[in-house]
Amino acid sequence: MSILKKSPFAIMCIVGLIFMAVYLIIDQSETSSAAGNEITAVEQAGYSIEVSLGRAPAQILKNNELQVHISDVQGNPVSHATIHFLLKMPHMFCGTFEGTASQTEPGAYQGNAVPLMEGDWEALVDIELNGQTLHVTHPFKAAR
Ligand SMILES: [Cu+2]
Repeated sequence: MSILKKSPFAIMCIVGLIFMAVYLIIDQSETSSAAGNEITAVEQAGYSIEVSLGRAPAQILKNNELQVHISDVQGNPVSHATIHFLLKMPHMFCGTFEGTASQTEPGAYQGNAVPLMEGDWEALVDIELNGQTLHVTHPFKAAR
């Protein structure tokens, strides 16, 4: 400890290193706790479905483009689906947001999604297609 007493510079270096270590630990725990997907891709009833939002994380209180892509087993785009979605925060009773996605090109659908609070959200997407309804859950994060 005699070195530390003689050298305030050494103490400052050590304090600086501790701050840096704490900062790195906090930074890592934030990225590793991310439950949000950029794209959720599922295979269901012979269709491949991809759901994403225009931004990751999504921006709260703004329009985020909810995008749904549907193709069949041969990779051909699947048109004429009717798509409704609900945004909710799991385990919370705060507001939800409902919307529809309409077709912009063959197999591609788009709608406006507005998350209300920062945190973990789920987009529950219902896809009506040829007399059946497929359900896809897209977990995502919302931030300011
Ligand atoms: Cu909430």
